[in-house]
Amino acid sequence: MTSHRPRGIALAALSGVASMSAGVAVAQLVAVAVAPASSPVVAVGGAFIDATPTWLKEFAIERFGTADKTVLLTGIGLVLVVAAGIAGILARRRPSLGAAVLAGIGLVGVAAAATRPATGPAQTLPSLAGAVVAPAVLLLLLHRPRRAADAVAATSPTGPSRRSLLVGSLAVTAGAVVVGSVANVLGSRLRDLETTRAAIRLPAPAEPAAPLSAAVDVRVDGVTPFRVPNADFYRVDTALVVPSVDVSTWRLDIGGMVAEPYRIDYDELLAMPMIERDLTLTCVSNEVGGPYVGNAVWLGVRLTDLLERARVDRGADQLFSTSVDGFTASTPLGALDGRDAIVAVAMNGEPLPAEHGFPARMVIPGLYGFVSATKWLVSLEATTYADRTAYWTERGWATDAPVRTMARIEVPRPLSTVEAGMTAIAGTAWAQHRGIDRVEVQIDDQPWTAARLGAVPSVDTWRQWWLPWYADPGRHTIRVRATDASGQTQPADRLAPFPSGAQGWHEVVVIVR
Ligand SMILES: Nc1nc2c(c(=O)[nH]1)N[C@H]1C(S)=C(S)[C@@H](COP(=O)(O)O)O[C@H]1N2
Ligand SMILES: [Mo]
Repeated sequence: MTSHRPRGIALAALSGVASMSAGVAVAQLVAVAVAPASSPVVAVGGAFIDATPTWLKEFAIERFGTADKTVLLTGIGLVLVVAAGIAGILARRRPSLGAAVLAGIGLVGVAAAATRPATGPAQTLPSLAGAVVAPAVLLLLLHRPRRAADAVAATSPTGPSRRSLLVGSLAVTAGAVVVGSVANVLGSRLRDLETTRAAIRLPAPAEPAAPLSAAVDVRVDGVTPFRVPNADFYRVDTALVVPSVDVSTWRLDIGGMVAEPYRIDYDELLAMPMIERDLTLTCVSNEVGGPYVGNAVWLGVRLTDLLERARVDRGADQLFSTSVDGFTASTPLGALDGRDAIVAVAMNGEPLPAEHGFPARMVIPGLYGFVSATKWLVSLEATTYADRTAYWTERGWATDAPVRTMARIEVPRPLSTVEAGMTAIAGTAWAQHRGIDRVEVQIDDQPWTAARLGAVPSVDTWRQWWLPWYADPGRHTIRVRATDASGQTQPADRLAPFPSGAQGWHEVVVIVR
């Protein structure tokens, strides 16, 4: 036993957390100079996402939806705070041990950054800086020389007084908040694509989209608009920070099993003949009745125009596309059968929003997004399934993934209370590239009734539907099923999204008063 009182545990933990926050703040500042994705928190989060088993990822998407990334970042933050607190407590007796723990945490960031896909040695610099700064600050805090004024509160013959440790820790934390905020502001300034996007002049389409009939809209309040505004469009991807691509240096490589590989820049892409199409995108992770589906009008270059110029070998069966963030998708070359598969540069009349793949992404009607819709596209490679395996295929998802026929009830909302009397049941249905021919609704155990269908510009979009309903008081179950234009009615038996898309009839229960 030593004669002096040990410093309070809470204060010790605070000193650890303060030192950690200094390390993180400095790392964030360095990451501004290197790349947003090189921030240790983002690198660790990204590595975590890629290493997450499919069942857990499914659970996270289902449970937290688009907030899954916030949940992950908060989790990482909590783990950091706890680990740093422990480092501070350990440092109470052995400063070098506490410092070593902080350095170790920094090295986890270095390891994560070094193994990220879009990596170069520079990506590890932010984590390295943090791994040096955090332990150094801790040692400085603990070794602050005693001043005479602190003598009354002094607790340790070698360390600082309680008061100076408290003041020092709070000062360091405040400094970290300032540096972190500066890093944030600088980062978002640099990353601000809005100026660039606003300056882009989109070319006129050589083949404009068919004018939308007013009848695409069934005019029932609460139904998703036929074209979902960009700000409301669902977003699904593995990117923890939205990649910010500089169009002036962006290039698209077309290569692999081709006679003439080539590379084009953004202006060359914009100079190619553009087509404009309404296409509905769906995520394979969408549950029956789920939100991961949307329609937009896209402007872009035909994928086949890009590939024909390179002249793809007969032996190739897969188009392997790569994103700037390392995500990859595999598309069967056989799916490029004349359908309107495009490399899109614009969505609903605007250059692609950063979240949806600026400056260029793929959109192919009829296939789920994970095998067709690579955002922040940088490379198209003709290859074989034997040679290359894409991101989600490595994780057990299907390789060939046509969209399943699906109908969704949007009005009334599940478990809502509806006024008795005349009302409407309405929603959307989709079977991209086959088209929706019929939607039927069943209330409780009554016979199935055909719903009225909205107009569609092509078989590649979803279709709104509605049915007038005279609602009697009580509890009612509403069920829906769609039939595609090939005559196939969607099966009743439920399948989970993994590995090739959810199946089953959407059902909602409502209370009529
Ligand atoms: N770079 C990149 N592109 C991607 C993904 C991704 O994780 N990374 N996810 C795909 C999946 S699973 C879907 S469903 C669509 C979603 O496109 P959206 O976010 O624009 O709706 O993007 C696809 N393109
Ligand atoms: Mo997806």
